[in-house]
Amino acid sequence: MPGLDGDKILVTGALGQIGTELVEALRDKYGASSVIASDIRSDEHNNAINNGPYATLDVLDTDSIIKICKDEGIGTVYHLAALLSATGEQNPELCRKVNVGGTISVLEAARECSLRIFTPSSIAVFGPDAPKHAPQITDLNPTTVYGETKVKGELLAKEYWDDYGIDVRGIRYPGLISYKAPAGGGTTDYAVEIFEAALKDGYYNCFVRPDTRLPMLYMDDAIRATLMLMDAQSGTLGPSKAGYNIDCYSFTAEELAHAISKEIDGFKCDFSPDIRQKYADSWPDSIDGSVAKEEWNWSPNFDLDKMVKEMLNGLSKEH
Ligand code: NAD
Ligand code: AKB
Repeated sequence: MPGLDGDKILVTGALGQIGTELVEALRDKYGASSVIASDIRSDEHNNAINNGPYATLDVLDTDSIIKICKDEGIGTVYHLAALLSATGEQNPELCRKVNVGGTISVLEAARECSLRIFTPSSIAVFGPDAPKHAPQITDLNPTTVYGETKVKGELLAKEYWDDYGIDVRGIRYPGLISYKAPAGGGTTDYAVEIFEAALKDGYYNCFVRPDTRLPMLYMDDAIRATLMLMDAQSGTLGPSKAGYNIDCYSFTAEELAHAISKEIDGFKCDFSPDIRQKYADSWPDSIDGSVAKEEWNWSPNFDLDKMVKEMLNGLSKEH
């Protein structure tokens, strides 16, 4: 297990919304020098670069991934590099290339270097024909290219586990809400942008309808879920290990705006849906996380009101 037998950890896509906080949590847990952050780009303000080892790495370059894993004694990779839904639908070819191609590169490196892998899935695996309270197991017919790449990621993970014994785990993250790094081009970004706009301008023009209900999670909970899943004994995990639904909270855009207006006097939100409404409409309202609860005891710490308070406090301190 990483951190127990001395193997180091590599994080791909480490400068993104999740990576920025996951690298911090992993370095707190295992020591800064044990966690190598990597991304295709640079960002001099990101602590993933400033507080520990950092490498520039394109996940499509399998040889470079293998080299860094061998040179640095990597035992576990948290593979976060990807294009999110809004950016992905604008550039489907690149989305397939990075999301599927990048995952294959990391899985091939896992075969070569005996790595454990965490690779996230998404609620985007569900399509409009799935039940609106999405169960763990149902037909997955996503209508976004991004969702297709996430289904493919889950299938690849299963294949590498079954055929090569590679320990690959994943969570179907809902929309994640945080303030330490900007959201990375997804459909659920409105639930992040609204906080900054509320504090700065007292106003937000939301790009989905007020009645748009989606599953969401505060980043603290998402990071805790990730670490819990990776700490779980492999024998306790069943066939859903490549993409667990996890219990989270579910609210409409209007309910979110209302919760913020309870904290910020005079906050006003308008709604002007754009193309992202179509992606949001194809996803479930909520998800059933009972398998994750049974197998590795997951439950969230935050609810909507607690998350809103944390976001506003955190953002106010950052500024
Ligand atoms: P993000 O867009 O914020 O970060 C992704 C990072 O990947 C970026 O820093 C980008 O520079 C990097 N990247 C892109 N192409 C690369 C390449 N070829 N090589 C190396 N790095 C590359 O994304 P995120 O929100 O941190 O998401 C991370 C993972 O979690 C993705 O797989 C995403 O699908 C999944 N996920 C995220 C959310 C969410 O709400 N944030 C929800 C569900 C699933
Ligand atoms: C997106 O909106 O693309 C992501 C996701 C739910 O996968 N936040």
